Amino acid sequence: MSTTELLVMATGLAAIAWVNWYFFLAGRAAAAVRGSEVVITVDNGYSPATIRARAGVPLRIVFDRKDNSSCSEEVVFPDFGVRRFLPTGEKTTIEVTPPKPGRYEFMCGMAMLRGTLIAEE
Ligand SMILES: [Cu+2]
Repeated sequence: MSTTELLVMATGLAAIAWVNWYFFLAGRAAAAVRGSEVVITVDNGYSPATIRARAGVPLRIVFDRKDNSSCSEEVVFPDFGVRRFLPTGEKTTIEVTPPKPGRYEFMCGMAMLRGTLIAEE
């Protein structure tokens, strides 16, 4: 293997290591802010559809609705007794506090679009 090939390989490996490190740190940063606020884009589905939170800590969920589908116009959190209309082109904030660790489903008014709030210790 020539010196050039070695250099190219070393550079490639360094780039891969950097990307992994970057996303590892980014993941940790996301974990650090959890428990305060999360933005969910509503566009014929929820993105992200799975969100994580801390049990016992109030979480602000900001629904940013983009689509005009009647399916998306309402979001329901049955465990929290929340049913909220989401105007298209607007951000609607819902605050919930998961009482204990577990999975809390949320969905559209007809239970077709679905998402999960996972509360951790
Ligand atoms: Cu629906």
